[in-house]
Amino acid sequence: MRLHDNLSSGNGYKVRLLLAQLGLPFERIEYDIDRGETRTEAFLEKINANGRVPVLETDKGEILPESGAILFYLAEGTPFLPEGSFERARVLQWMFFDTNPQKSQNTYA
Ligand SMILES: N[C@@H](CCC(=O)N[C@@H](CS)C(=O)NCC(=O)O)C(=O)O
Repeated sequence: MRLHDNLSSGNGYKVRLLLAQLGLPFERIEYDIDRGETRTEAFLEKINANGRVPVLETDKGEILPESGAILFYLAEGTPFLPEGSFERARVLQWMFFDTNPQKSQNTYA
C-alpha cells in the first residue's frame, strides 16, 4: 500500500494516524505542494485529477483520493467503523464535521 502525501497536510495526517493505529505498513510518497508537484500532468493523469493529496494506492493498484474516503476504506472491519447503520452514520457525522471550516465554534456544545 502506498500513500501519496505531504507531511504538512492535516488531511494526510488523519490517514497516517489511522494507518499507524491499525499497524498497517505503507510506503509514503512525498509531494512538495508548494512547488506544484500535485499539479503535474503525470499526477493529474495517474494519481488524482483533482491535484491533491492524500491519495491511497492499494496493492492492487486501485487509486483512492479524499481523506474521508480513505479513512472509511481503511476502517472497514475494524473497531474504528462499527457495524450498526446509525453508528456508521455517526462516524460519517464527525468526518463531515471535520471538513467544516467553522468547526472551532463548537457547534455541538
Ligand atoms: N478534500 C480533500 C482535500 C485535500 C487537500 O486539500 N489537500 C491539500 C493538502 S492538505 C493539497 O493537496 N493541496 C495541493 C494543491 O491544492 O495543489 C481531502 O480531504 O483529502
